[in-house]
Amino acid sequence: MSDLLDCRQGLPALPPALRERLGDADEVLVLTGAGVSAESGIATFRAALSGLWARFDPAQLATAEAFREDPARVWSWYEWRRAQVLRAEPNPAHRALADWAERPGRLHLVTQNVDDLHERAGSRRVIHLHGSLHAPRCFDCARPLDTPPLPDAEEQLVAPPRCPACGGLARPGVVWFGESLPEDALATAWALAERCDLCLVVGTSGLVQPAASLPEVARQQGATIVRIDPQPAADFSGDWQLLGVAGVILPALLEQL
Ligand code: BV8
Ligand code: ZN
Repeated sequence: MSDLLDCRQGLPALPPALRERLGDADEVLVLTGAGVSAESGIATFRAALSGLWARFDPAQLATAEAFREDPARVWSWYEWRRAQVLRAEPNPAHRALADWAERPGRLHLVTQNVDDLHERAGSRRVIHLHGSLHAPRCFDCARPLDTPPLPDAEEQLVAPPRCPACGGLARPGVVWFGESLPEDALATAWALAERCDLCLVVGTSGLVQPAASLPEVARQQGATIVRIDPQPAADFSGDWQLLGVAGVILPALLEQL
């Protein structure tokens, strides 16, 4: 049974056992989700879509089928998200993780996010399990393509550009549902889960596989599992749940270490 620490009024003094585990850890795996970018104004994945995409479920739009059916709607959704990310700034959670990585011990950052806010906060070697908004490629021949200029209107249906090599449509460089994850990224993340002694799970609802299985892989080989999220997870099988926002908890955690 995991311990819940209410951090909605800020991080209290850490229980000695937790402080010790955090302090002694020398191989730390951090898994982040949309929640770590929420304080940068990026809507989480579960947040209902608005405007041109209001009547769509994100998990439906994020598929090759949806793209084949209506390439402009899906392409425009990703260009709209890319515009949001380009306008956004890393928040204290992103920066705390970048600072933590500079400390003694090894910290590995694995993210489900397709934004580049971890990198813009100074994190290096970020493992993106679900791709990136900034790496379009050809839907047919997979050739990497340049990112086009953003549509001038906020919400505008634009057709994806064409591939200069085969004339195919450009698609966003993200992993869609039903598509396999990048092999090397997944293999590296799995190996890290199998050898870390501390796994921090930050801002993810843990619903999407195989990413959601990483903390369990870590737990089964004896790692301490700490979850940071304002919403408690009923089925959490780890050690501690720090209830609150990552932008407050992570910098405060670093202070106490
Ligand atoms: C695959 C890129 C092999 C695109 C994404 C086993 C069982 C069941 C289903 C499956 C299974 N294996 C595979 C599946 C199918 C599927 C899946 O898991 N479906 C789910 C929905 C049941 N998985 C796949 O299809 C994967 N591929 O398995 O390939 C294969 C191939 C062929 C056939 C079969 C298998 C591919 C999955 C990747 C999909 N792409 N993203 C895009 O972004 O558009 S997933 C996308 O959704 C994100 O990357 C992320 O992974 C997920 C969203 O989850 P979160 O990031 O957790 O965000 P969410 O909004 O849910 O939660 C936010 C959390 O933050 C909340 O808890 C909230 O409380 C918290 N929060 C809010 N504010 C803050 C905060 N926390 C801290 N601070 C705050 N301030
Ligand atoms: Zn092509």
